[in-house]
Amino acid sequence: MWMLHAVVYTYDQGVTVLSLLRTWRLTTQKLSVQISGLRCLNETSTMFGRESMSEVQSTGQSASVSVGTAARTSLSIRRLAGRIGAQVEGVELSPTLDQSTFEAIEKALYTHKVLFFRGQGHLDDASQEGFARRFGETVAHPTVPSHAGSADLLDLDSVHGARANSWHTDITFVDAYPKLSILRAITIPPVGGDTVWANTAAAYERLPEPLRAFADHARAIHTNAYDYASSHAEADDTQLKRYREVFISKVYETEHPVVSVHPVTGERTLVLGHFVQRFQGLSAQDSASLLQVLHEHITRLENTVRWQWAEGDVAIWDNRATQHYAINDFGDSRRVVRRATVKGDVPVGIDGKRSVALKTPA
Ligand SMILES: O=C(O)CCC(=O)C(=O)O
Ligand SMILES: [Fe+2]
Repeated sequence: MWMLHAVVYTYDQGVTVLSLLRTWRLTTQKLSVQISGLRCLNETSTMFGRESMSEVQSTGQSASVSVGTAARTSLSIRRLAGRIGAQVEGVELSPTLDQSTFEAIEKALYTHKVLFFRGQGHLDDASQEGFARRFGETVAHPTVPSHAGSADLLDLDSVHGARANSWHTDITFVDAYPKLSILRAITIPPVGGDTVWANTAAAYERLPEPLRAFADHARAIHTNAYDYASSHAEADDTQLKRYREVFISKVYETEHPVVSVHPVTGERTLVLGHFVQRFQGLSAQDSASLLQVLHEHITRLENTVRWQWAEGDVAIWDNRATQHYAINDFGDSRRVVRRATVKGDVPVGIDGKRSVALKTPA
C-alpha cells in the first residue's frame, strides 16, 4: 500500500486540475484520494482537529471525499460562495446512511454552515425525520402544530400564509433553540422563492471593533410576538394574519447573549434576527437603531449564499451560525417546504453567562 494525497481544484469550465499530490493510498481493491493541503478555518475548533476538519475544508472550489470502506459513497463538496454554503453530491440521504458518510456531512455542515443536496425526491416525511434524528433529537415547533402524520415536521405552505421573508435564526424565542434545520422542497414555484442564508460567524469576525465591543457585552430579548408588521408589508393579508395568530398563540420570551460561543466549532456567532424585541437595558428606539446596524453587517451580500430550489432538494443549516430569508417573489404560485429541526443547547456568551428563558408558557 502506498499513499497519495491530492487537492482538486475545479475551475468554472469544469476543468479539473490536480494541483498538489502527496500521497496515494492504493490497495488491490480501491483507490482512495484524500484531501490534504487544506486549511482549518477555525483555530479554536472544539470538535475538529486540523486533520479531520481538513477533509471538508477546501481552499479550492471543490473537494472530493471518499468515505467508508465497503461499497462506498464518493461525496463531492463544492463551495458555492466565498463565506458560506456548499453543494454536496454523490449521496442519497436516508436514516440509514452509513456512519462515515454521515460524519463527513456533519463536518461539512459545521464548516460551510449550509449544505445543499439536489435530487433527494426519494425522501418522505418519515425518512426526512429519520435522517434528522441522526443529528440528535428532533423537536416540534413550540406553537405551530406539526404536519399531520409526522412527529415534528413543520409544514411551510404559502397557501396557509407561511412566507418567511424576513431575516431570522429559527426559534430563538426559546432558550435551547434548534441546533440545525433540515428543509425539504415539496412544491416549488416555476420562478422565484429562493432562500438566502447569511453566516453570522463571518459577520461577527468582520464587525468593526466598537460594534464588536457592544455586541460582546449585549444581551437581547427574543420573542415570537415580535413586531411582525414592521418587516412584512403584506401583514394585513388574511392568511398571514391567521398564520401569525397560531404562531403567537403562546408567547415565549428569552434573553440571549448577542454573541454566543458555538459549542461545536468554538466560533463566536451573532444571535440576532427578527425575533429580537430589544436589547437589555436599552430603549425600544435605541434597540431598533442598533439592531438595524448589526443586521446590515450580518446580511451583507458577501456573507450570504442564495439557493434556487428544485423539488426534491434538501438544505441543512447550522442554525447556531446562520440567519436565513425566504424571498417572497413568487406571487400566487404555491410553494411548500417541510422542515425538521434538531434540539440545541442553551447558548453561552463569551463571559460564560447562559441564555435565560423569561417566559415559557405551560
Ligand atoms: O421557506 C423557506 O425557504 C425557509 C423557511 C424558513 O424560514 C424555515 O424553514 O425555517
Ligand atoms: Fe426559518
